[in-house]
Amino acid sequence: MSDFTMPKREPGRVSRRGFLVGTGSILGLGLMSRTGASAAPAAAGPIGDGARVPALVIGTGYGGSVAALRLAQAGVDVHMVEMGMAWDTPGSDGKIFANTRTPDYRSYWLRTRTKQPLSNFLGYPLDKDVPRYTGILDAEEFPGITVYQGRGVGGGSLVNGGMAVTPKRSRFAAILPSVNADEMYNVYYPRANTGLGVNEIDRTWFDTTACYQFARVGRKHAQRSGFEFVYVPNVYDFNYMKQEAAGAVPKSALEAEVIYGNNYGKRSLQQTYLAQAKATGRVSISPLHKVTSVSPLSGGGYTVVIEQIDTTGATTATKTVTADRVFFAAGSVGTSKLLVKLKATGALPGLNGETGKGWGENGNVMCGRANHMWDPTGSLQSSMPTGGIDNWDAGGAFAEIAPLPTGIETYASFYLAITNTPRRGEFSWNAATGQADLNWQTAWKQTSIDMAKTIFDKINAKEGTIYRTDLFGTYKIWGDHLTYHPLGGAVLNKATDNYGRLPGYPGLYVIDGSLIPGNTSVNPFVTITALAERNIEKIITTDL
Ligand code: FAE
Repeated sequence: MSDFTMPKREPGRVSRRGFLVGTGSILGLGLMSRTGASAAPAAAGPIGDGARVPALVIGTGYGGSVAALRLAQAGVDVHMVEMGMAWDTPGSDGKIFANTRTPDYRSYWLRTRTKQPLSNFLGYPLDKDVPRYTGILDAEEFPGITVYQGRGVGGGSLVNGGMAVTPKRSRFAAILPSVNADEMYNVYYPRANTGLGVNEIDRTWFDTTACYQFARVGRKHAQRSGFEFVYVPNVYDFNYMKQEAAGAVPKSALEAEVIYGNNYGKRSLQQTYLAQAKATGRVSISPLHKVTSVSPLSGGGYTVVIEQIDTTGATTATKTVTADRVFFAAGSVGTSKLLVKLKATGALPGLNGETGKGWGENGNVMCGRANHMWDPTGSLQSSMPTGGIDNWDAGGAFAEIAPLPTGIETYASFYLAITNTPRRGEFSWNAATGQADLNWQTAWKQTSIDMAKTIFDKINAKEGTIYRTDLFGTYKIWGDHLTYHPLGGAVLNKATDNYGRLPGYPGLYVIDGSLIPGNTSVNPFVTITALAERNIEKIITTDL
């Protein structure tokens, strides 16, 4: 057994428990997330036109939050610009976030119809009309692929499944070849796991609780076919989940909350890095503000153009501010789109020829299996996955055993596979449309499907079961048209130097998932966080 356990923490650093107590978390976590409150002083209002800031961070996901916290701790005032909402105010139902089973105006970024990753069930399409609003999940459509991303203060941490996976060390050289693995596994992965509040499930509880029956069925089927089942850590507070199961606290994971936000229990960045960053008193955030341009200022620093938007997406103000340093943390797609535009339109013409290249979707492919009636997966399913099937070395696939929290017995096993596909796409600027294009083809997913089949064909043969064909359309087995894990586009040591500095532009940095060349072999946010910790430490000691 070689589970994806958390690497040991760095000696002398604050423990996870100490850290969470310090940020007001532990059991109060769920209630905190309701109000969005923390012990931190209130952040100043949105950035003003003409402002000058020492450090401006574009985006409030993993990379941006690490940068903001560490810069602030080093004494630098930071302003974070986030195109999504703050997600700190309840709607008319008293909840900040909508439920996965009942998407509403809060669920999608500027769409009039939902685009649910599982689009169909038993032959029925699930999508429905919703009012256009700056909702939490962006289903951004490119030819051949829909890229799902979180929008709001906390970025992807708001919507993701919380799976906090440190890749096996033997695979690290293929993930980030120019990075010292010893440093990552001794220092930065432990630091990231601590900062994120990663915890592991109590395995005795896993073995007995109704809400992980689906995962136990997945484990049984994997092991009967000779595959390795691995437990996966998570940032969802498993003690809170136990109390949900006991009926002692308001439910989130056990009430099907996940891709449109969790009202309780999940340690999103709002509860961890961002709470700590705000508590320094040096970090302020402008939600509903979108960076559209960054260009050098004669005499040093950068001019940053920002559009303020309302909840319909309409621009209500355009602001021009000045920053000594700018950190691109808009996520793989956001940063790649900005950089190819700035290079092509003459704002940052000196960006190198690697800009926009090396983009991948972490080989994501989804599928479901139909089980026999004697293998029910349970009507109560925790929305937080905590196990997977590892066939990476033999077949190029790691499959997360995912929930289908419909509230009824479906006899279905559902999986998100991460595969070792060699395919990479590229962003480029389209002057005619004024948009960044991504050259991706759905057919490129065939290698991923083949790798996923190394697991599921074998399990189906052993169990005498079949693939579900009703989840992604009619008679469609594979969810091969989407990804949750965009990576690359400004690859480390290619588009940037080995610490994310943009060559030729002192004071410009990339610090998010766009640095990682397309694949992490597991779910990516722990690696994004650890790499950001490594890079910001170097930047603070050498550049400031
Ligand atoms: P990210 O978190 O996307 O943050 C970028 C931020 O920048 C966003 O808040 C944007 O709104 C903002 N932004 C973009 N453009 C601009 C602009 N021009 N101006 C201002 N702001 C801007 O980036 N990963 C895991 O490891 N485990 C999981 O269980 C998992 N589950 C997932 C489930 C779903 C449904 C989704 C969508 C993703 C999941 N992921 C998971 C992926 C993970 O959330 C993602 O890799 C990270 O959030 C990426 O982190 P970044 O810091 O790169």
